[in-house]
Order: sequence, then structure tokens, then C-alpha cells
Amino acid sequence: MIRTALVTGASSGFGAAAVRRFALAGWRVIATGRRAERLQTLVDEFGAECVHAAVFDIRDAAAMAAALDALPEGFREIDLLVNNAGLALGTLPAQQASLEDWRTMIDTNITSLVTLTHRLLPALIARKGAIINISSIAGSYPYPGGNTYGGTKAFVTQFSLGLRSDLHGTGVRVTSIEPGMAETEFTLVRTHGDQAASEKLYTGANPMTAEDIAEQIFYVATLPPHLNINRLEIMPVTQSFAGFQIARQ
Ligand code: NDP
Ligand code: 8X3
Repeated sequence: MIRTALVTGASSGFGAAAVRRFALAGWRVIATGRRAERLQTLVDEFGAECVHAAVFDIRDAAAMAAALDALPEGFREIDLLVNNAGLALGTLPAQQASLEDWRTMIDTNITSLVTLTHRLLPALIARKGAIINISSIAGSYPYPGGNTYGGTKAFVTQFSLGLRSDLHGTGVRVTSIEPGMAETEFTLVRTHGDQAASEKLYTGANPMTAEDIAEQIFYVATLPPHLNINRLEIMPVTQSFAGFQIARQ
């Protein structure tokens, strides 16, 4: 049986790699994002019968609903929702950070994710499907400048666990995947386009790749149906924990 996945944030990074991973395994994939030309390359790569591009800003609930209503035959029965679209903006301490950046992160990482999940839940329950939410280690481990981004990811993790509890007995699986440092466009976006800062962060660090995370998403999605990974925290070997900070008088 051919299965269908909807992957948000498919124009880059984890999302694009996940679309490729699932499409290569014979799934149909709905790939969403704002950058139509990036999504079109995925359609061109795998064919319109395998990948459908749904172009919309995920913060626009009306555009999201219209895109879902317009899904072509063959893409309407969704088995897997991968809530991946998201971003960090800025690394300044809270007292210097931009409120606009904070609101953009909350709208994208939280409000859009719950809106899409709410919309697809009845269909996912009907098909005994699965939800994979891309959270972050930033939701568990605070760090300077992580403020609102970490807060949004703590929400994603806890929302995932709450969903799992509510969906008890439905057969729907829910997983929170919590990656550490992975080289994608994430830091370019976070720094508002500072390519040098992005390269500096990743150079010599041997970070995870988008493909590493796509492989985890695929693994979680294709486990035997009686198994549920609740949380999956993953880092590159080169990343670990540091201590608390002390302000001395
Ligand atoms: P990228 O910046 O490479 O990809 C982000 C994706 O999100 C893009 O496809 C982008 O599409 C989409 N997106 C962002 N805003 C919107 C919007 N308003 N409407 C629609 N789509 C949107 O980053 P990653 O692949 O690294 O990030 C994917 C997820 O993984 C995010 O949730 C991130 O927080 C999380 N994460 C990343 C880590 C990392 O180190 N890279 C570690 C842990 C978690 P477009 O711009 O075309 O709309
Ligand atoms: C991205 C991981 O550590 O840069 O979610 O916040 S981190």
C-alpha cells in the first residue's frame, strides 16, 4: 500500500531531505513551504505523481486550508504529518531581543504547528496515522540567547507528549524529535542572512546533516505499528553539555 506524508518546511534542510527519503522509499509526499521554486525541484526530481508542492506561508491559516482543500487525487489520504517548518531568529539576550522576532517564532513554531495538527487530526485518527514533530534540544536545555526559540521548542515537545496522551487508544503515533546542531539554512535564517556567521558556527564542528535527521524521521515513521518513540534526542558527537553560569558580586 502506498502511504502519504505531509512534510512542512520542505524547501530546505531537514524537510527537503525528508521529502527525498520518503519519496525514494515509494511514499507520496506533500511538500510545503513558501519558496515555490525550491519545492518544484523536488517535484521535478520525483515526478508529480510522487511529490506534490503546496506553496503557502504556514502562518496564514486561510492559505493553509485552501492548500489542503486543493490537494490532488492521490494525496488526500494523509498517513503521516511531519511538523518540521520552523525557525530561530536572533541570539540576543531577552532584554535586547526584537519582539517582532519573538512573535514570528511563536506564530511559526507554535501557532502554525497546532493549527495544522488540529486540522489533520480527524483524518490521522481515521487512518491510524502518525505525527512527528521537530522540536529541539533548545526546548530542554536553556542557553544564553535561546529565550523564545527554546520556549517554542519546549512547547513542541510538551504538546507532542500531551497529544500522545490524548490519542491513547486511537492507534495514532506521536513523536518529538529533538536534534542538536545540524548544518542547514537554520543559522543563516537565525542571523538574518549572515553567511559568514553561519559558516563559522559549523566549520570544524562536524555537525549533523539534514540527511541524518531525515533518516531518523524515516526510522520513526516506519517502525512496526505497535511501537512508539516518544522522544528522540540526537546530537553530533562533537556537541555536549556545559555547566551553569555564576554571577559573582
Ligand atoms: P531550514 O532553515 O533549512 O528550513 C526551515 C524550513 O522551514 C524551510 O523549508 C522554510 O521554508 C520553512 N519555513 C520557515 N518559516 C515558514 C513559514 N512562515 N511558512 C512556511 N514555511 C516556513 O532549517 P532546518 O531544516 O534546520 O529546520 C527545520 C526544523 O528543525 C525547524 O523547526 C528548526 O527549528 C528545527 N531544528 C533545527 C536544528 C538545526 O540545528 N538545524 C536543530 C534542532 C531543530 P520557506 O522559507 O520556503 O517558507
Ligand atoms: C537548533 C539547535 O542548539 O542551535 O534547534 O538551538 S540549537
